[in-house]
Amino acid sequence: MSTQAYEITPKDKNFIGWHLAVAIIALAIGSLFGPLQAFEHAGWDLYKYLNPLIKSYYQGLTLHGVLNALVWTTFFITGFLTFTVIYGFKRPLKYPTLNLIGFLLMVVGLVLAAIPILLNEATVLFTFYPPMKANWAFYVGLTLVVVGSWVEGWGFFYTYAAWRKENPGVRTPFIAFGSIITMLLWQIATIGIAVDMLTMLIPWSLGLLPGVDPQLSRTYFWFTGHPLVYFWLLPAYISWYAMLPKQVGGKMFSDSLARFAFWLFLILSVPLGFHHQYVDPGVPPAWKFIHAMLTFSVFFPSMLTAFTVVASLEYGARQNGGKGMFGWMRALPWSNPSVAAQLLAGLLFFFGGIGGLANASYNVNLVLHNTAFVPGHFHLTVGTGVTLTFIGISYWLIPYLTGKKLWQPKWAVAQAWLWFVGMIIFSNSMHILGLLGAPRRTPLNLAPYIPAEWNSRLFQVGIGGAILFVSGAIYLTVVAATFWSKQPATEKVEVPVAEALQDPALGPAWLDRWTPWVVATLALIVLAYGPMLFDLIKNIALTSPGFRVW
Ligand code: HAS
Ligand code: CU
Repeated sequence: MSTQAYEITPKDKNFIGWHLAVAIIALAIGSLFGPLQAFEHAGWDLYKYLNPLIKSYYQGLTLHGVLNALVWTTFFITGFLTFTVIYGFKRPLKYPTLNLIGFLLMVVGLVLAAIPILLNEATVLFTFYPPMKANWAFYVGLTLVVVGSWVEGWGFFYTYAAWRKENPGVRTPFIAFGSIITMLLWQIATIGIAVDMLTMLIPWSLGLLPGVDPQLSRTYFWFTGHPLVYFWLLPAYISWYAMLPKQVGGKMFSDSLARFAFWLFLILSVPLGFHHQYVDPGVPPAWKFIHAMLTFSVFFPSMLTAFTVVASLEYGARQNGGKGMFGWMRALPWSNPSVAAQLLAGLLFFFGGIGGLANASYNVNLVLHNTAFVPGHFHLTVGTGVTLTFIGISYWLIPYLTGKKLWQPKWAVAQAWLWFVGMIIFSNSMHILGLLGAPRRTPLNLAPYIPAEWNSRLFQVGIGGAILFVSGAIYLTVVAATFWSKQPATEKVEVPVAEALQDPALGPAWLDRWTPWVVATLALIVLAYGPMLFDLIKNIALTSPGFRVW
């Protein structure tokens, strides 16, 4: 991969910056409610002071889930991928207006969805399972966010085609390659939610349908909802594979293995959504078994990632004089906040991934499902592996986009460590609470009786939440102070793109061919979902009325 520098135009920097701005504002507001939930578990119910602004724990939980899991991620990712596409291909977007339209659609959708949530008309959590019924604007708004992200993705595809025309026979540069796969995965994955919204939820919320089919809707939802987690993860993997190694003074351990892992994610991300529906009576056990097996398969590209990324890090650390079986880790540049945040994110993600294996095991899932174990799992994955990595990326990307020096890098390093420590305390206690039977999505403080052995763990949830709150506040301070600082960067920010140990042009050519992989992806989806969806659609029963349970 050519790692020569390329200058992004101020206009494009601005465009990317707007994505980050919306993302970070969403994170700021959404994260405010995280600690409130944690405090509620510990017995300190601050929600009662927020009334009538925020009516309930559930309204806060909806804001937290939608803003953090859906908005922060989608806006950060579309912004970051705009960067990796332009910088990777070393050319501007082919149709910048198309990408601008996509972004504006996302913003309009966000505003439309936010209004009913804030008015307590859409307290349905980020999974919005029917027959809970939200105001129509919530569904239309989220649909526009997804459609906007599609349009931005089409802009990337056109840019790729234009680059290909100018560079026939050249290997697709890795960061751009990973970005295109991520967006392709997203376009395929969101078909489920698009069909759900357009054929059921939107007409139903507008009163055009008498009822809804909850089983079919849940199936559509998880068709998208599972690969959604890889849409969040893959941009972090682009950074771990190809950028973090450069930041630690090393090289990409294997360009070919990285590409292979991305192809496996494309193929294996969608056809396993039933691992979220092990307890659904409408799905026969044989399908649950098939999806469980496929879930164990998608574990593989992440293990591949763990080994190759750590190998790249070790290579870099040894170049810098690192020694010993584990001692080399001390030679990593821990004082660089971008590096520290991403290393700590990776460390916790490892444990989140192992917990995923527990979730995926059918019998164990029967014990864990709908318990606090699940939020314990996803705060290590999306809440740390992904979010802390994006924070780490922003520590070089924001100075790069603004031309300002990062405000107080030492504070930024402290922020990453606080996140790490706070999340260990929080998620460890959530996992244990889950094993002890504590339910998820429940204001436990209001329960008339809870088992005594939960108490100390619930208290730790509150402590973890408090530390995370401080970490989040420091992050916002660093970002705001950098943005508004009058201090221009003393030296130009270098974009970290690592060279591969072996010239990518020598890698196998089949790793740069699209048709076989895309055909395999679609075929596996048809096999794993086709018969079940056919059955559910054939027997569709739009009989359930909508409920407002809040
Ligand atoms: Fe999951 C539920 C299974 C990964 C997110 N998951 C959820 C939910 C979310 C979520 C949000 O099978 C809840 C949804 C809801 O609200 O109901 N998950 C898995 C499995 C994996 C997995 C098998 N999940 C993720 C990722 C997520 C995510 C990634 C977000 C980004 N998950 C499940 C199941 C459920 C579930 C069930 C349903 C539970 C239920 O009953 O409701 C695997 O793909 C994980 C593979 C990961 C690894 C780790 C590799 C480690 C690496 C780190 C390298 C280290 C570095 C640092 C770079 C094998 C790559 C080095 C540092 C040095 C200092 C050297
Ligand atoms: Cu899943």
